[in-house]
Amino acid sequence: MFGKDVEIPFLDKKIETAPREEIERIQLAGLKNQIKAALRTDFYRKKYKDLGITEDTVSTLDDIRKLPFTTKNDLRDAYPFGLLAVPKDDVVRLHASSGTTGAATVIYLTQKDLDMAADTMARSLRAAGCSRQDILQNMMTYGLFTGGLGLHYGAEKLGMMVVPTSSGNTIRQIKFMKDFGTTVVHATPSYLLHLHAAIEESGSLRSDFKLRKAIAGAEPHSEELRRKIERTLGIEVYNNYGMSEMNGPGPAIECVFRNGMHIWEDRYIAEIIDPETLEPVPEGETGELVLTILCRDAMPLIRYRTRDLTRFITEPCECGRTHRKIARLTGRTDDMLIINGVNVFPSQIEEVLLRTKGVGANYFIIVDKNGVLDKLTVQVEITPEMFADDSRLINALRDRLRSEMAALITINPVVEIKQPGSLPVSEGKAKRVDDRRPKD
Ligand code: DLL
Repeated sequence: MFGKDVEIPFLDKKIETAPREEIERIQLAGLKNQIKAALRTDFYRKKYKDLGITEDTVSTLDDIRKLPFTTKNDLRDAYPFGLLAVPKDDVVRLHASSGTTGAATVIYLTQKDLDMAADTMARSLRAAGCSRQDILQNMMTYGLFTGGLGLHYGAEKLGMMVVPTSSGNTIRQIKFMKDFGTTVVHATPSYLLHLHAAIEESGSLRSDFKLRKAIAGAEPHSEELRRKIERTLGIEVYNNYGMSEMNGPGPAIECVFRNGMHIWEDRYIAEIIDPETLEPVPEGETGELVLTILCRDAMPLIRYRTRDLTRFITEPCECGRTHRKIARLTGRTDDMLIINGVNVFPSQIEEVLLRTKGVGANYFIIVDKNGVLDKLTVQVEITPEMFADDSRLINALRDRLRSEMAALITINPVVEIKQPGSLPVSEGKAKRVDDRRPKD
């Protein structure tokens, strides 16, 4: 498609194709800066002081290994302001990871940070071949989740016309796509499948649409699923990786060759480690991605364990970018589930069950498909006393569990009440989750 004579889209060709030495020079300076910022936060000051870490601890990039990792639990412990490196007055926005409440993982941004995040996202969209001629319909949720606003500002920065429909209301999504001539959509891969089914059902023709691309991310998907979406919708689908802790979407995306995602290494340091030994894996082998953000003043995160499994693609990319690529993600090193794009920890479900009277000893979580979308079912054993009670009370318990879980995890589960002792009891480590979703 992109032969030698066809122009490859860049936002800032100089930095995107900079020699490795230059990228590494920027990274080292950025890392030192981030250590300085970290020492302004309560959380890192304490941690680094105990270890005697200062900016002088790193004189080469390899010295990053002298710094401790940061984890999601650290973010929770530092809630709400323990990781803030600037005065509160300088913060203009916060985002939080979907699916976590209470001690949520929150990130803070100054205006400069937001500008940087938008610039990174604009670079990503341009790398995926988007331009100011495009009309982008953003079908991801606006709010604390970064898929809405995070992508929105990048698309505007690139000069795209943005239709901020947010998630849901598929009939209206389809109408707007037709009426405005949407050329690019941003959605989770599962929503793209749903969208296709709804388009078929509406009797619309492909010629009713001007759609040419989808930016897809926020949840795992296979190469087969990508091809299926491309085939059915007749478009190109670009894998887009990010997480709220790293400013949301933007850190890594596929270029027009769609073969691995470039990580913007002037703004992030990426390492891939063995999650057991915590040592780097040989280049090209799969391990856990660890990211350090270099482009944020308000909230440094150094050596953040993403829990996502991937590998570096060692072959250079035909596009000429020197920023390394990571392969499609293959899983996580923790038990986080991603259900229709929303992050859910089984412990959140357990939290609701444990605090509810009448709930028994055992529960089981099933994730499967309802059509193309994900479905979460929570099977709950109740106590013998509750079981002997009036069915109205049992129904009320079911409704209460459903609404409390929905409030906590932001998606609606199906709650199935089970007789005491009816759920399988596993020997050894309890297996409480059955993810039945096909892997492609
Ligand atoms: O999902 C940010 C985002 C929004 C990325 C829109 C891309 C597009 P969180 O809710 O914090 O943030 O969830 C982050 O989602 O650690 C991965 O496990 C997973 N994830 C994100 N993108 C991909 C992807 C956003 N392209 C978590 N492939 C991450 C596989 C992904 N998993």
